Amino acid sequence: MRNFLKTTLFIVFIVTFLAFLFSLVPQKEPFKPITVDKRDVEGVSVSAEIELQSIAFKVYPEKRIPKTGNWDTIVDFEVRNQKTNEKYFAENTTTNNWGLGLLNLPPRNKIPSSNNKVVVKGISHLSKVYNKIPFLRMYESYDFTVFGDLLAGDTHPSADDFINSLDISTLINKLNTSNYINDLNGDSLVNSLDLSIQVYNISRAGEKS
Ligand SMILES: [Ca+2]
Ligand SMILES: [Ca+2]
Repeated sequence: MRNFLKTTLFIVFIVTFLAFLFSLVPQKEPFKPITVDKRDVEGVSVSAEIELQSIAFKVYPEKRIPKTGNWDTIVDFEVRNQKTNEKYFAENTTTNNWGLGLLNLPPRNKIPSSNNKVVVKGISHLSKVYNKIPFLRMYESYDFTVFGDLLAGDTHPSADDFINSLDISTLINKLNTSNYINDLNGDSLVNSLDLSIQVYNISRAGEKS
């Protein structure tokens, strides 16, 4: 009985001693998976600017004969800052019978996506200004015909965006010819019909003036 007690006390002593030794061993940090704070990722802004590459547009010169499919002309097309009037782009181009023009823009052009206005002036026509035109895609397309036709009559070589007696005398000098600029209605002949369109618009100025 005494031996049993001794043995039991010895075992208890050994277990306690071993437990004490274990407690002295430095414990390892529990394993932690590596996590990425979402805020770190979201804090990085990835920006890719879309560069405008082309603009397709449609404008109708007024009072053409025949009335449809006869809307070709030559236009100065400009993109400017809506407020400062800074010019970002300007090109002269020909529109087709359906009034369509296509402009290919130079690489690395500085046309911003907003705060733009477009100015269109026909070779025989007063200018029109289209405000707040956004450029958000690589290939933009605008139908400006909904804002009305280009008014005809600015035919003097000064192209001063104003219709006056100089324009009238220019057209009269081209009567009975097929001069493209003075053939306002596009029927291939400069005559009294063209003169009447011009007289109707006398003293009018373009919108950019
Ligand atoms: Ca003029
Ligand atoms: Ca004509």
